[in-house]
Amino acid sequence: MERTYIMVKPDGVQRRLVGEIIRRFETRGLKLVALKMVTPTREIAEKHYAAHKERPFFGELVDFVTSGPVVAMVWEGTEAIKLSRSMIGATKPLEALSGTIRGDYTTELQTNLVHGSDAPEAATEEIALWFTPQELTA
Ligand code: IDP
Ligand code: MG
Repeated sequence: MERTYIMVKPDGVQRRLVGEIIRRFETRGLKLVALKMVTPTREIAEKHYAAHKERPFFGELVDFVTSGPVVAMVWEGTEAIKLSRSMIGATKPLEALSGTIRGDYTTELQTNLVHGSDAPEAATEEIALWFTPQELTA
């Protein structure tokens, strides 16, 4: 069993895709462990995307992810990290296959609807960044 941090980004909330995204994870068989809606502070957004600090798009990315509410979640299941990434689809719009969330609902690189942890260490850090231990169900 593995846990991963999944986040519907501001564009996904604005486009009313929260239910559709949650439905995909539930029906695939993952278990929802924590969920909340928040407008991220710059501090949390900068920590969340710290790996991209030196990239030219970092400032814009932080502006975007703090622009409105997000839905922060923890999902649990067998190989939840890899499974979620495959359900989300590739970062580059042209590589996101139909049947994936990005491949079905966006053509944009930045406004690509959803975030998913990319490795176990990242998942552990991201879950601890967005949730207190008390907010995680057993
Ligand atoms: P991921 O979300 O698929 O893990 P990352 O490479 O970790 O992709 O990038 C984090 C986020 O930064 C992407 O989801 C996207 O919103 C944004 N992003 C990535 N590359 C670019 C870029 O070249 N220009 C603008 N935004 C980008
Ligand atoms: Mg990433």
